[in-house]
Order: sequence, then C-alpha cells, then structure tokens
Amino acid sequence: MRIEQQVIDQHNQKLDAKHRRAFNYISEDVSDVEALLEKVQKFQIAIPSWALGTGGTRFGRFTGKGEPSSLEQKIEDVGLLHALNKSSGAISLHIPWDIPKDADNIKDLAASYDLVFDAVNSNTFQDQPGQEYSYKFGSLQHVDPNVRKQAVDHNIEVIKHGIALGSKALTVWLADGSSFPGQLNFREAFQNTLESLREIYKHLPEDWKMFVEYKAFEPNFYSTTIADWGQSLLLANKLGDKAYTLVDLGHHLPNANIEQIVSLLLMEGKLAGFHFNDSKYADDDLTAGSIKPYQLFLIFNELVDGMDAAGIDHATGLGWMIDASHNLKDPLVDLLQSVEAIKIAYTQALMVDRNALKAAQQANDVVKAQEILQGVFRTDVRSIVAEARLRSGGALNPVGLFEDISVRTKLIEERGSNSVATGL
Ligand SMILES: [Mn+2]
Repeated sequence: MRIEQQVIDQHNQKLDAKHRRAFNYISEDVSDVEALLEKVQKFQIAIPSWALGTGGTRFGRFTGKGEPSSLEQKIEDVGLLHALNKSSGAISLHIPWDIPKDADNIKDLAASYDLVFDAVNSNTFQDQPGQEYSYKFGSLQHVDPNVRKQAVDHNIEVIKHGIALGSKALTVWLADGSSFPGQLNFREAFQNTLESLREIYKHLPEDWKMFVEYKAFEPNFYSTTIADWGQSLLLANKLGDKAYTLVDLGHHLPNANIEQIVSLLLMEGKLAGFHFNDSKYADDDLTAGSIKPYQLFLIFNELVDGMDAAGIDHATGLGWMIDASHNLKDPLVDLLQSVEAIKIAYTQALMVDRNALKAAQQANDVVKAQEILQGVFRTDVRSIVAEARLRSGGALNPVGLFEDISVRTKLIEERGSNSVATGL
C-alpha cells in the first residue's frame, strides 16, 4: 500500500486553519523560525526492521494482524511511515532476519519510497538453524575460539550485506556475559571480545563506522561483557577511529544520568549511534517520550550543545534510530508516536537560549538555568514540528490520518490476518 499525496493534501487542508493559528502564535516568540524549521525538516530517525511486527515478552506474544512477512513488506511499512511524517527516511536491517535476496532490487524498492539504509545489525544472541556452534555461553567473548570465529564471520557477512545496500555502519550488540558469579573470567571475556571486534573492524570499509552498543543486564543477569558506556568507550578507543559508542536509552541501570553520558561521549568524539525508546524500570522498550519526556528533552539539550561544540551536523553526524518493542499498540502507530516525541524534544533543544544558559552557569544562577530549560520544555512546539512536516509533504496529524484512512485494515486485506514478522 502507498499513500497518495492527494490524500495527505486533503487531510492537511482540513486541519490548516487550526494549524495556522497555533503556528503563527508560537512563531512570534521564536527567533529565526525558518532556520529552526530547516533543521527539524532535515532530522530523520531510522526505523529498525524488527520494530514493524508486534513485540513480545518472555511471557508471550500477542500477534498483531497484517504484519510484514517479508523484507519488501517491511520496506513498504517504513515507506508508509515516511509518507506520513517525512522523518523516517531510513531503515535499519537485522541480519539474518532480513537477508536481502537481491540487494539491487531491494535498494531500488527502498529508493521508490525515498528511503536509505541505516546501520546493519548483526545477531549473535540467538542460534540460527544449521549453525555449527552455539552462542549459549556467548559469542565474541566465548572461551572456544571456534565459536568466536563463527561470530566474527557472521559480522563480516553482515558488513557485506550492508555494503550491497549502501549502509555505512555496523551495530554490534552482544548478549555476552554471565549469569552466575565465577562463571566467567572478566578480563579474559573482555580480551576475547576485543580481539574478536578487532577482526571484524579489519573488514570495515574506509567510510564505515562500527557502533559498539552496551547494556547493563539481560539476557545475562550477573555480568554483561559490554555493560556500560565506560566499557564500550574502552573498546572503541582500543579499536580505532571508526569505532564509536552507541547509546541505547533503555540499556542503563535505573536513574543513570544519560544526558551526562552523551555529553562526555560527544566531547571525546566517540558517540555516533543512538537508540531511542523509553522505560520505567529497565529495558522496557516503550514508546519514546511516553514515560520520561523531560529526560528525553535534557538528553537532546546535551546532544545539540555537544554536536554544536564539535561542529557535528545534527542530521548526519550520528546514527539516529528507534529501538523499541510494541506489545500493545499497532507498531506503526507506536513508531509515529516515537518519532513525534523525538522531534518535539529535538525542536525544544534547538530553542534553548545557549548564551543565556551559559551566562546563568557562569554566574552560578541555578534558578535562572532551571527557568531557561523548563521554560522551553513547557513550550508547546507541536505546531513547529507539524509545520516542518507540512513543508516536506507530510501529514499535519500522522496518527490521525493513519486511523482515518484505515491503513492497518488495508494491510490486513493485502497480507492476511496471520502474517508474522521475523524478529524476537
Ligand atoms: Mn539498541
């Protein structure tokens, strides 16, 4: 299914008067709204191929209907999102769930929806049918060199798929760790992981990046071999210039100060990948901005400040991606909500008066600093985000239009009720 531009235009006409009132009202208080809009329009958030089906928990999975059952249909789904919000112009594939049979055809199909391929993701956290060695006790960290080699070879294979599609980065997330004290020698596990990553790194093309993702716990519950940003940074520094840390918002221990982490990683030039989601307790993988929107804003405040200080292009300097799971909501609607929350936080961060904040910090004016940040956070910028979307040809209300034209019903008609997306 494709959404005709005419349908989007008609939807926009109906909402135009209300939108104009809101946008004109806020525009008067924003300095250089045109420059702001340009940045918001350019900012794209990649959609992971595994987020298009219904997610599950360890207690089960309530399958949705009309899920994409092929890579082509996953691209179609991201195409629908991008047509509606003009902010989801990239797709991140997971190998082996999404091995392209004909890369050129897949690339052309994606281009027809105005999509490019973001980072490719390897998978050594599950065993695949026919695989010689098991990852039950880890992959890149494994005590057996044969297992490590198999995991390294898999990552090299993923890079090859990525090259064929025009990707520019490999994301490595490991489930490696231990669940009981004494199970692992920490130093040996780390060294094995480093050596394995070095082998993979050798196969990275010149213009590629490697994102080393960390996670505090789960599926292992006593130790994780790349558990936090320090351990990821240690690896990235040892690997070289093409290796960076990837921050996934859900991969921290409770109440970690993530905004401080991203600030320092940007200062060190070692932050390049970002996974959005939200959580109440752990790696809950909920809709971005649904639980802690102020934290999301504070993170973007540091991202914008840090990127500007380092001269990094907001739209292209980092790999921005959603990494969430949708157990209750329609995955496509959930993704629209996440992208909206991310763009609201980004817009607000762009509106922070940096000079005034700097002056307040220099004067130890704690009250003023708080007033500046909370003043922006409490400003309703939805009409700015909507105006950016409108100018790019998207819908003023993507979720509303998705429901109005019964996208999911049409997808069920096309794909049937029993189609199941690959993934967890
Ligand atoms: Mn992630």
